[in-house]
Amino acid sequence: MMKTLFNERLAQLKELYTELTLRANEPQLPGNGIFLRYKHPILTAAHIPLFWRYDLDEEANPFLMERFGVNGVFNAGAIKWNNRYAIMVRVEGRDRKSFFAIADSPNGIDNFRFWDSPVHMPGTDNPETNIYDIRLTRHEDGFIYGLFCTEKRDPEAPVSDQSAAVAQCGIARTLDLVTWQRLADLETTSPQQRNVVLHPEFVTGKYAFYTRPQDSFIDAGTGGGVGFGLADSITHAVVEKEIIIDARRYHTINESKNGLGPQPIKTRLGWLHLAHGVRNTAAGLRYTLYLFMTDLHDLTRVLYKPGGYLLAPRGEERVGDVSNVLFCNGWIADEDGRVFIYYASSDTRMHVATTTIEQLLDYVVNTPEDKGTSAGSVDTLQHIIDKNKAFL
Ligand code: M1P
Repeated sequence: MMKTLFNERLAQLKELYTELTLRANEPQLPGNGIFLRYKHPILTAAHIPLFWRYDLDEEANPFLMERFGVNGVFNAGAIKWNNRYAIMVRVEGRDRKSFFAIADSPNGIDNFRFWDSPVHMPGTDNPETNIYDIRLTRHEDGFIYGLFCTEKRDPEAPVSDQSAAVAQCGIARTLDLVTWQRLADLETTSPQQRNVVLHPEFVTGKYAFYTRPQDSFIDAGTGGGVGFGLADSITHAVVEKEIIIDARRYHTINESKNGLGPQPIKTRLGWLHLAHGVRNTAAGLRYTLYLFMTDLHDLTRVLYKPGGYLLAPRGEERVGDVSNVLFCNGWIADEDGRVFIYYASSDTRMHVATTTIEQLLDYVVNTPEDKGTSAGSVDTLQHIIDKNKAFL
């Protein structure tokens, strides 16, 4: 083959791509006893296959230019699929539009590879501009559901405002993760919705939804926190009444807003929930992840809620398109009790943290609650110190 600029660049790109996608990941020891972080992100824009980004026809593309640029891959739903760990990631192009694509791995921590094509998500009669942040639920009705945010320009906004948007919850289902049937968007009484999650079991014969009512696109406003509601049908789901089960609270990690993350995990003690909490700072919003548990029978009853965050942005996770953000909408509870938490940092890249059901139960049951004041925090700490004196 004649040595051309095209061939030379292609060889370099292939080498780098192979190195990246075969790179082994390592846990960062000793961790905090609750979970382990890993050295490398598991998926980045650089993992997008070369045959998506480049026109590989030398005649048409002699400089081997990128023809389809990807800005970031983040906020992935997750599911165990054919004995592999699959994440359905939000791919954001340079044009700011997001879409879904699936990547999977044999061990859940490295060697993630994108499937050949992105997901072709059907639209509705009232098409959206953008879709993102899918939550995957294997429902007891036999389908896998994907609930995601659909976004369109606010039809009430004046021409001078080209950023006002309306967010709602899109619903689709599949049996193979490839072909999706789009159902009607969720209807609630709230002006907007984001971070909606489908509960995996029927509740009194109905479909159960975790919601996040919000007054406007960014501000939750009177939307008080993580909500819960029931719908008779899934093909045209209507939630008439939302009960707030995890409210926002002054001077906590979720005082500005919060939202449920992935589908809850059923355990012997209750349903484990991972959520994001948002607080405001002089440097902008800060998103961290927290855990709580609800009752096995009364899904609106919070049994345990440790104070503060479980995971917060650290090191390179702090920097990205929207800095100081951790977001999670996918985790996998394996048959052997291991849990893979797939979280995104700063709206840019994907990571994994590993733990077990037993560790999460210990954490959720035994971590002190937020007592709401500085004095309360000191009381909590002094109690630990006093107890430890016997062991020093
Ligand atoms: O930019 C941080 C996150 O902001 C939104 O989260 P929330 O719904 O809580 O406001 C979402 O757009 C999410 O995708 C994004 O990661």
